[in-house]
Amino acid sequence: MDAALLPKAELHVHVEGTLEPELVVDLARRHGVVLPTTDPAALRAARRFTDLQSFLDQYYEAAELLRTEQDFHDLMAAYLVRAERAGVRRAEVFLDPQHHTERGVPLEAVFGGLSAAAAASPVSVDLVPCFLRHLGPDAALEALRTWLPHREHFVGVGLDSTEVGNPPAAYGPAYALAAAEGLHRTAHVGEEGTAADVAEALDTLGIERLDHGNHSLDDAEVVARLRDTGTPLTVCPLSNVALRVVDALEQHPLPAMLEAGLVVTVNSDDPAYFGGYVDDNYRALRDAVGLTDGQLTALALASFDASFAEPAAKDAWR
Ligand code: ES4
Ligand code: ZN
Repeated sequence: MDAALLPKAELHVHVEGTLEPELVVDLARRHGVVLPTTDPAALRAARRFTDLQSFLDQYYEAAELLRTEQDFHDLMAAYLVRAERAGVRRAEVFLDPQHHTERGVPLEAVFGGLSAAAAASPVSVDLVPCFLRHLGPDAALEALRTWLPHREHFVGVGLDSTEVGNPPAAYGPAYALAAAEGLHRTAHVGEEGTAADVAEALDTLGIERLDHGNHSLDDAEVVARLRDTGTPLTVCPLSNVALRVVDALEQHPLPAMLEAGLVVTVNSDDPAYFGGYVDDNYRALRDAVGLTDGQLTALALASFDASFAEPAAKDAWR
């Protein structure tokens, strides 16, 4: 058995980041949008990045092809077929509702399409809408208020998009409302941002998990806080290479994170853009970083522990 295919939870995947070039072509045809090329291979080859922002620009542009409930359904259905093949039993899936509602797509179409596909899959799925940093903290609080009438469709909130220049503390009020509503809380911090940003997020957001968190390692005090609180990091190795957060897989800090006693999980982030799904990330850690099958097995088990699911459900997945 390939340890990369062991039962696992995927805790850091953006549904818009699972939009494969083949579906881009299909959606463009559906909506009468003219693309520079309709060759999926050419579209795939153009998915090359120099940093987070260069990726986000392409990601938001492609996501504008998502317009109807059917589109969101088809996106999630395709991801879940691939995730099931990767051994995913549980997926906590990020989405960027603000990017869709600001284009006039109703929340009913976004949540309805994603939830319908999730309900039809053998994978256990919950949705985690994220606040878009580039739209600012007031928009985040307002967005959460518009999401709450759709509360049955999601279990938590996240924070994503452009990290540099958008520090976490300003999102405290949105996170406080999320906590008051009984929602789980996670945030992208320390991907391009610093260990000080991670400390600020821990101080002000009440987060239960940390997405990426790579730069935590730059400050021993921040590492100690994460270790002592058992705050899981959702790490995304192929993403980190594609966005140049790390120079090469061989230099990925995941072994150092384990060495420091941190709780770590392995995830794909935006698999249609970064060259692999979650099983590919596990494989990359084995082949390029030298993790043993025993270490991969421990990481897969840790992913269930770090999940927002109820403890009884976790036992059934392992
Ligand atoms: C993202 Cl890799 C990453 N970082 C921040 N925001 C994002 N949204 C989608 N992928
Ligand atoms: Zn992410």
